[in-house]
Amino acid sequence: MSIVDRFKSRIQGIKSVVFTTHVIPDADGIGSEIALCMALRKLGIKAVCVNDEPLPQRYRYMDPDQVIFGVDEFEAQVFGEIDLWVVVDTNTVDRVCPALHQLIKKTNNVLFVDHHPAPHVKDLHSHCIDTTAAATGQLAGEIIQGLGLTFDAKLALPLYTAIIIDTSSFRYPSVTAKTHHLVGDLLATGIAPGVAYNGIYGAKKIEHMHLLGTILSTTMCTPSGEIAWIHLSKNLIKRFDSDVEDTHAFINHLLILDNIKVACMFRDDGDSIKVSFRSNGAWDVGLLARKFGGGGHSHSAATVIVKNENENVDLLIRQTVDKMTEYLSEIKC
Ligand SMILES: [Mn+2]
Repeated sequence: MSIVDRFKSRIQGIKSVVFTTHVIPDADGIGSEIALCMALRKLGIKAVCVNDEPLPQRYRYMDPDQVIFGVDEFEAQVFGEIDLWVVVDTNTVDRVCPALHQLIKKTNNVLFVDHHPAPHVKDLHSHCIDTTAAATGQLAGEIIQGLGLTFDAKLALPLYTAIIIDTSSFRYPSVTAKTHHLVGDLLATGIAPGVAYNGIYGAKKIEHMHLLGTILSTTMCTPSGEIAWIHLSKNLIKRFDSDVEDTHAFINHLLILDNIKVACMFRDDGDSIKVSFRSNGAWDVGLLARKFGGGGHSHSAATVIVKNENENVDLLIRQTVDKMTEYLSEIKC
């Protein structure tokens, strides 16, 4: 059964759907849930999105109909019976806002729409998971077309944004002709690429620029130049009055280095360090992240390293880079 047919069969006879995505939602999760939610509304299904927090100001351009609610604003009793939960851009309820777990359990009917590897999903055949999709937004767009709906600008802008963010503006090997064909259909609605691009990468405060400059000026790399990394701390983000979620794209700047194979960003969150990996396509950072207990795509992956109190973070980073060099030589052979 195709993914579109699977989606159709899962919404068959369904009257009400609530969408959600992973905690600290990114533009792929947000764009995908908005577009799918509005598509189901067009089909006469009652639909809404509920996230761990209200939609940040900078993403509001994607949601003119205000279909997204923060969990604290959502009144389940007013919405009424929920027939189906659709979880986008992740394939485990563990990554969904804990405050929603009880409601999800009560409905006992979950559909994942995702493009991440899903080793823990037992009934894969009943979900819409396509690990070859460049973004969940691409998958969501294909599903919407498969439902027989035509894109309009309101559907197209969140999907286009989702695809831009997850491909870091079409630079990863996950981008295929299929991605661009879909993007062609999205742009044909008349949306302006600049609106999506500036929505995500523009509209920054001067402090953001100063933080980026500070971080990039401390970029380190291995002698071969194949691994480069930056180190971001929560204190620094606070000092520059910036937002953690808004620092995700910092790592992409490293991918323009000559010889680069893997870019890393170490974000010190206090009791743990989030390590993000990006690859220009030569090496599979999904495999690398799994070696460190994390996961993700071949071009974009992450893990979390638990940090002890008073731990020397610079030393920890050095040790991690050494381990990476070791792992990568194994992966290469
Ligand atoms: Mn995604």
